[in-house]
Amino acid sequence: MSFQDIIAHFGIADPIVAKEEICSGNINRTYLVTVQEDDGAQKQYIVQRINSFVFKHPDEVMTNILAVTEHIKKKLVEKYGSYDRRVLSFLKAEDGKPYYYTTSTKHFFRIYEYVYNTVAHNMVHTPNQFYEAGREFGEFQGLLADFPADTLTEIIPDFHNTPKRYEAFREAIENDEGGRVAEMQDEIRFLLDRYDDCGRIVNSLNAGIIPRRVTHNDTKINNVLFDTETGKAVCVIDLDTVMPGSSLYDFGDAVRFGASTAAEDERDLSKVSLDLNLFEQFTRGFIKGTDGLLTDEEIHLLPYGAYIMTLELAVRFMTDYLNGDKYFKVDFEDHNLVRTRNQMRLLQDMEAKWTQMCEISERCRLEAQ
Ligand code: GN1
Ligand code: MG
Repeated sequence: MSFQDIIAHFGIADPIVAKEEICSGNINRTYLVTVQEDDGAQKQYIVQRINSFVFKHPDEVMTNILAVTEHIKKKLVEKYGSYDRRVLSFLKAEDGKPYYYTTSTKHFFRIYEYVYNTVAHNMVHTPNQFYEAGREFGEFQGLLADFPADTLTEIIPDFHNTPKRYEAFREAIENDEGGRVAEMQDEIRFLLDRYDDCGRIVNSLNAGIIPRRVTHNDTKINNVLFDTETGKAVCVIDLDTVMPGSSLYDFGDAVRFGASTAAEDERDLSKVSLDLNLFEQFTRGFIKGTDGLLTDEEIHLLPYGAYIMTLELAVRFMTDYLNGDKYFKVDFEDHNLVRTRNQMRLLQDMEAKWTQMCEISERCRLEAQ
């Protein structure tokens, strides 16, 4: 089925004049599509094919996303008078559903309005950019603070349950589907050695020490759009995993990705470290954006958030490598291994900088009071 046919199911009859794949995500296929309207003006849309190996029930994903974006729109109007460019708007297909399912190829497509005059970054370029990202992800949580969390479907159960991720890791070792276990002994040992620390967030949530909130759960820097002129963060994207969770997940995932001095899949490990200045910028922005929402205990645990999310991703990448690369998109044979080693290196650097990380989050907590 052609893209022209797909967009027609969403009521767009205008001819496509350009189509470009955006390759920064590891799960869905994303395309920027430009159409020419009757009056000659061009309009852009983002068309995505949802990965139904990862998302078993794309309809439930979309129900969550619609509920969350409607809530955010309402809150933004209350706060600023408008939600223009601050939240994603999805198109409905002819049957009223926010997706189109192709029975022939069994693919789910969705379309959202392109957010004009914005840019996404795959790496942090300036400290202020990362402050801005922190503020935006923080505000996202704030806007959802009174969203009825129990109405959301847990799209991927135990998504950030790190001990459960270890269970899957142990199973992968046991099954050795990719036939790679024998040569991965050092990496496996490194990760198994760090199991004891990994339940801190889940245990704190279960014990009620920190609150369960509606969180984004996938806060890479490229999931924020920045205004091309002002450089301000304007919109959070990639809402597939919005679910009940912990603020520490959003904080931690953003830090492990954005405060690293190298890309997540940089092979040269000498380039990988935690930039403490970026860590501080994000911490300050996040606390500012959440605007008094975070408890002292949550702020105290922020460094753990960064540490555990890095550990979790290392475990997930290694698990996928051992399983023979079934989950994450890979561009070359050892892509998941490169990602694993990269996260391990970052983890070691966090261990070395642990005291400073704790000092920074405490300083930011006091500043915000
Ligand atoms: C995936 O789709 P993308 O690239 O934003 C993954 C995240 C990982 C990330 C690692 C649903 O996110 O959990 O942190 O790759 N998303 C899902 O780059 O598993
Ligand atoms: Mg994603």
